[in-house]
Amino acid sequence: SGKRLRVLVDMDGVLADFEGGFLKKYRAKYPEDPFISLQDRRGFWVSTQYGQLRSDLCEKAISIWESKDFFMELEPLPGGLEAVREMAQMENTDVFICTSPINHIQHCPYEKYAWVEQHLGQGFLEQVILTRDKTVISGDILIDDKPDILGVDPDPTWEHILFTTCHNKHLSPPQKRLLSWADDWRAVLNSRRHD
Ligand code: UMP
Repeated sequence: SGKRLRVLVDMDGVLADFEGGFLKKYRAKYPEDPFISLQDRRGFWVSTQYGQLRSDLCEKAISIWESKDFFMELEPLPGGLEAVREMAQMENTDVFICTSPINHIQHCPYEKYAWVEQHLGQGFLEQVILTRDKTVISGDILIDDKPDILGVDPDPTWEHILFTTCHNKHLSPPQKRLLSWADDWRAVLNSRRHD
């Protein structure tokens, strides 16, 4: 088929280490408070699990990712930048970074663009999509660590590939998985090229 493949790649938990960055800054800011090790993380929402641990910890958790430099200083996850660079060079392939900013708008949207510019170059800013609703974005594949990606479109065009991270590794999801960027993501792309 002559059609190009459009791949949407999530940022937090897929390209950028949101969970590791959160835990490091939370422990530094609140050294006397309990925390949840990455091994014990369950559920997509960090704030929900911290709120269950102790009710005041929900807003303390939120204060971490609402802070200046939180998103900018996230470490790249192993192999992610290399993978999207390779996708961008592949024939008949378009890659977009598709990410949901938090609603506290002071820092996050800017820092997401700045992170992409720093790690992938200014040219890659053309590939960034910020949206709170990924179901309205059309694509062939969405690589994302969130198990339930819902929005106004009940039948999105993309196939969701669940990217494995600490909070979703114990689930038995309906989706295909990528275990990491060392997993065979090229085969996942190729599986959508011909059908
Ligand atoms: N986020 C929260 N609360 C949490 C965990 C994450 O608001 O408990 C934020 C971080 C990201 C966004 O900005 O939600 C998730 O975006 P996607 O990974 O779905 O693109």
